[in-house]
Amino acid sequence: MFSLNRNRTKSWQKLESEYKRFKDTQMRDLFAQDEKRAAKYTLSVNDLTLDYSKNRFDEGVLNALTDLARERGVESQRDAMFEGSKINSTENRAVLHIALRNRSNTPIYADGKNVMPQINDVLAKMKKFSDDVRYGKFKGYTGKKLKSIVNIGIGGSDLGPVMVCEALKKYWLKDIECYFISNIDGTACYETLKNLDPETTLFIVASKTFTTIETLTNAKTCRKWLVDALGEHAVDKHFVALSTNREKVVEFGINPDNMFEFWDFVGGRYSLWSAIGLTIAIAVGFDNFEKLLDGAYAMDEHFKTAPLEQNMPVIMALLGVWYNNFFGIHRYCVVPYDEYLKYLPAYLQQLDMESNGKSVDRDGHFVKYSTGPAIFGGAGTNVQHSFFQLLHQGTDIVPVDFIIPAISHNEIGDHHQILLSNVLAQSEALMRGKTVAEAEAELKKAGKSDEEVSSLKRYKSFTGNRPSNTLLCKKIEPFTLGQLIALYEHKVFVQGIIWNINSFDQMGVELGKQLALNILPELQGKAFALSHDSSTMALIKKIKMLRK
Ligand code: G6Q
Repeated sequence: MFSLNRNRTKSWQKLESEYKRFKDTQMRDLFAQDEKRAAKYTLSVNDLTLDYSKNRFDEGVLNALTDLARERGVESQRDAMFEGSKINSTENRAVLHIALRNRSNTPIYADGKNVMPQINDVLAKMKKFSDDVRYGKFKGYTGKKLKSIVNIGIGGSDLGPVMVCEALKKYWLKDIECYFISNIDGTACYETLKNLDPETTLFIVASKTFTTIETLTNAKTCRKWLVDALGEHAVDKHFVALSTNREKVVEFGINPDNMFEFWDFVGGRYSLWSAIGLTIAIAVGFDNFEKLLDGAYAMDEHFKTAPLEQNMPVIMALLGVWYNNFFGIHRYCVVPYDEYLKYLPAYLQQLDMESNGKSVDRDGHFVKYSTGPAIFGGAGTNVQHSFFQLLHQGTDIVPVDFIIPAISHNEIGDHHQILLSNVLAQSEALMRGKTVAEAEAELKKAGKSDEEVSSLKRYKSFTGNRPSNTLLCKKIEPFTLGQLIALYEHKVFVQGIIWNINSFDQMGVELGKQLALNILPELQGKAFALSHDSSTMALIKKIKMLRK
């Protein structure tokens, strides 16, 4: 395989010279020179529109970036994923979250076996169960309707479901509430359980491996809470499992009939489309869950078929590479202007950082270029009143994705117009900035003294030329949300290919887990080790003293 380390590709070299040519170009000049810039650099897939015109590029840069994508084999790797090849090389697995939403139902093969029949079986089981819970056919042990759905899971078994459930809250059935327990901190269980009635609570234990200590500990606590109230026989009516590991589910004490299966070819952070989406299906109904799948499928089809120059995930990925590897910008911000999307940044943080936060390439070499950026974000307008100061005037440049629905699910007074005016103002301000001369003129116009003008003009100036994408849709509906999530999945995938890393393992989370297993018995006083560094030793000692 070609390595960027050993021999920078032709288009990589071309981009290095494009960077030298282009780096000082001002976006405000590009807009002034070409009144069609926005129209030229706007793409739509169904009801999702990407305006990427407020980025620091021109046609020459874009051509070199798409050349890079071709040279790196983005198209063939994409096809390999859709064909079920084992592109997760370190774990020797296919990567088939795309099969979970393959609405055409055309066969997709993993290890020579068509995976669609098993996917369809689980979808049918999810449909039946979610309907039965929603309409009170599947009742609690004492015959009452289940009203509180508690998803117990962590990482990929939590972030997707919680994000989608929140995003689609407007679609929840009136008498059903969803809760999410992920953190091992006992507070998570305590604060959730304290208001729940065991007779009307359903626990959904979501764990691909069914060995995750946080999830199993939380599930054990919840199981005890239920059994203390209703007895052991109640478990079958109040516990279901979502997993790939039947044996462990049974060992834990959940009836295998209450298990919804998925498979190794579904990565944790890509699993909300699988049985892991059961909480979503119960909350919003299976028809809406299917619309979510339809949306993702539509984006898959676009990704598969659109030329790279008009391919939404590819364009977003390439602009990310441009900033990361040529401008040396290693951070990225996502700001949805919709209260219901408030968990999207946390979800994308895992999707992107766990996938592309790698430093060994697919050939086993340490990379000599930077890979995935640090992602952060939050819901607009709240974050405008916190970290946006740095986005506008900090010394570091942070590209931003603004996500906007034109219509809110809750059109109250002029709230949404105000929200919309804010988001548009932010991207305009980041792009345009305000020169010192403009700040000076403004201060003078406001009647400030010469002294004030001269002391304030630089503080009031903005360098501008700060990039952003705007993703616009009509409303956050299941189909649109499906498209949006799949868009980011494929963006991350394309970047992984360009950086020649495996986006589908997560070995970086292992070391901490391993060490925690050693430290636990020491904290419990069951073991004593001298093998830690002096800081860890001292902290263990101090914690033990404080807990006495
Ligand atoms: C995601 C990761 C990780 C995983 C959690 C939970 O891609 O693999 O976040 O989802 O560690 O794992 P289990 O689902 O196996 O409990």
